[in-house]
Amino acid sequence: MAHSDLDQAAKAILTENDQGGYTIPTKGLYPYQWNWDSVFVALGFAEFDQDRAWQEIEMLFQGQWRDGMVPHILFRKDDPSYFPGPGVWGTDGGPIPSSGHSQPPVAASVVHSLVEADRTGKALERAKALLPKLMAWHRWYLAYRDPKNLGVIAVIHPWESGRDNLPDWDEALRAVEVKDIGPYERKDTSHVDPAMRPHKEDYDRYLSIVAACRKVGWDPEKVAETCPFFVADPGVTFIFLRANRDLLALAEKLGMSAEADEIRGWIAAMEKGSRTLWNDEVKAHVAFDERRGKQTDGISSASFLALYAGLHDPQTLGALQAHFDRIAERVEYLMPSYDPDHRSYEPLRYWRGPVWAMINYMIAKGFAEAGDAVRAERLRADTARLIETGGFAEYFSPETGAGAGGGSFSWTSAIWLTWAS
Ligand code: 9YW
Repeated sequence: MAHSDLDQAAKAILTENDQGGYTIPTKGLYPYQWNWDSVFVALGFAEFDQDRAWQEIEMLFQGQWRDGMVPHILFRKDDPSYFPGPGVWGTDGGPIPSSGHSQPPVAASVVHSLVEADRTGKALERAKALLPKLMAWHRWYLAYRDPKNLGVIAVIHPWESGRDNLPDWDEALRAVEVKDIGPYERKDTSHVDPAMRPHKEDYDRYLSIVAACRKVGWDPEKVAETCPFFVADPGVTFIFLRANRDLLALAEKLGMSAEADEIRGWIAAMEKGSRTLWNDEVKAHVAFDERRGKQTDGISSASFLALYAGLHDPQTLGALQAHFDRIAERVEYLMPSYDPDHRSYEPLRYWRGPVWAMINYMIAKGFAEAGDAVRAERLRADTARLIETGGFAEYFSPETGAGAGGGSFSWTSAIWLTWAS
């Protein structure tokens, strides 16, 4: 397909997945509003309708909980094609039925991008209205996902990381006792090939974590204390650190000096804290299981997000460039979600190997900002080739380029429009 045809196809997918102000990731498989999907989608809309881009984020924040949390899914209407729906979550923290935990906080960064690219003259006003909500969400992350002030952000569920069946969660997940779940019927495996989805043993534990948090009423303090899963995630940590830098830029632009000072403190603490995720044996940042005090030993695509987080020191940059080149020798398309030299790598199983367009977008931004335009461009070109051959798929095989998972996917379309094309 010619580039202009792909542009049209990408816009058509966003328009078709639009539910009237918010966008679902794809029909069938994911029929609700997902947090970070929506935020990336805003970047796509911004290419042809900036007002609609803002609306996407504003509608996401309509679901913000009283404690500041912005949920990972907003169940604006009941749809039996998805499991687990609102009844399983049993939450009542916000104005819209929702899941009980969050997702990677990319919103402040995208709001900043929308302000920078504004053609409407209304961006600063809209950013100003969102700023207190973003502050409340970021304070929530620090209070309840870093209660010990380590300077790193933990996830209480693999779903909160946005990278569900990542090998980094395997050991911590295996330690979760399967209980309080009863019989259930998955829906994901009837929409897409089960060989590409998480295993039943994983799902039992995903639901057991939900049951444990439901038991404490999703009270964030109790969740942080008692949740059987609590793992510091380099993905959420680096996305959050980056989001804080962008939030600071917004606060400065809006003349909000008290907020700016507060954010500077967060950034300093996280720059320091991020070092606890550095694994000197594998020479990259990895996950850290806070319950068992144990680091993981694999490099994931999130390890490369250190640059996106602004950690450009020579040790980090050099190590990531070396890993990049090694992995480029092993697979045809970058960046696999897990190291192809690791025993847990699986090229088509979701977050255990496949390439995801929006992760490539963030990694490339980091390389470009660290002064490495060549590797940044390699990621863009690979993402474009993947979409040209595999379509607007949910994710892609790093080996064959085949599109996999759900089709007509919103964030893949958005990333095409904003960056890869
Ligand atoms: C789930 C919607 C979501 C993404 C996640 C991805 C998957 C499934 O799909 O999660 O049930 O939450 O892992 O990152 O937001 O596209």
